[in-house]
Amino acid sequence: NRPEFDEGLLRKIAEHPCYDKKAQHKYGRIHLAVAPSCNIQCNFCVREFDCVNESRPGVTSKVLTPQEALEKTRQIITDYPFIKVVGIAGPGDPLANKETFETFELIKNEFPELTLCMSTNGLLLPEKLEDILRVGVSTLTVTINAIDPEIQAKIVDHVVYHGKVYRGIEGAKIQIKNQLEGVKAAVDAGIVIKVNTVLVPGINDKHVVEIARKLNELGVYIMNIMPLINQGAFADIEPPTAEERKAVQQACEPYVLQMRHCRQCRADAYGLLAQDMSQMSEERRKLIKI
Ligand code: CLF
Ligand code: SF4
Repeated sequence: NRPEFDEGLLRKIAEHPCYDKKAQHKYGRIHLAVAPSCNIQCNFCVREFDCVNESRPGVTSKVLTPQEALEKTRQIITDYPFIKVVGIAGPGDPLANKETFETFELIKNEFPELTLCMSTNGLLLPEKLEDILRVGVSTLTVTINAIDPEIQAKIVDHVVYHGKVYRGIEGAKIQIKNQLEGVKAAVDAGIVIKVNTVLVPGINDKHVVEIARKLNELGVYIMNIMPLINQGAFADIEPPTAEERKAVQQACEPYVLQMRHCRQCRADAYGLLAQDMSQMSEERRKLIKI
């Protein structure tokens, strides 16, 4: 049930290291860590680290101002022209930080040819969609870990929505409604959607295929099933084995294309997915420069 994309979007997909597995060795991305705040509390998240929904846990990225992010992009794009995607993926939720939009405006004005990408927990997606379109984001990731509020309530402790705290099922219902409505509206607006799902054994493992069926209905382009990294309130849950994750991916594949090459990047990663240059020495960066 995937929408048709025009030539421009097909090119962006073909040059996006996360959306096209063939692109991962050829094209890179830069993440700008401009979004420190978050409006929910996932049970697998330890807040002083990067957002686990799209990032490697246990690391803390240095938060940049929009101007610093622009300067970093200038420098890195000049050095590494194979970087085609600029993403904002934390360290918190990009939609909960106005700096996300200021940054994208700055990048779009100076580098109109780059693909703008973002990852969110989706709580604010319906109300921020207009801003997302205005700044020119064309690939968007929403983390959906359950579409059943009872299951979601086991994964997210609470959400803070329009200044009020909602716990358990009440919060889960608000988040799921906004995620699904937001994804539908974003697909209709022509954004290419990826959904990340964190696989939590004993909590959502049997339910993930139901999510995949829903994604098919909504016209989602690709799904990325990520293994739980057990920390925070979920520190005692065993992460899924590679085989368990593979089986779930296979069960979901008939409904929605599966991404299997995710590297669980840092919120300040850049370069090819397999070579996060933010962690490399200056000499090594020069050596592998393409
Ligand atoms: Fe970044 Fe995410 Fe855009 Fe990619 S990462 S905002 S879609 S440009 Fe990619 Fe990294 Fe996995 Fe994310 S490998 S964690 S899926
Ligand atoms: Fe943590 Fe990300 Fe969940 Fe926010 S959305 S609580 S930053 S994992």
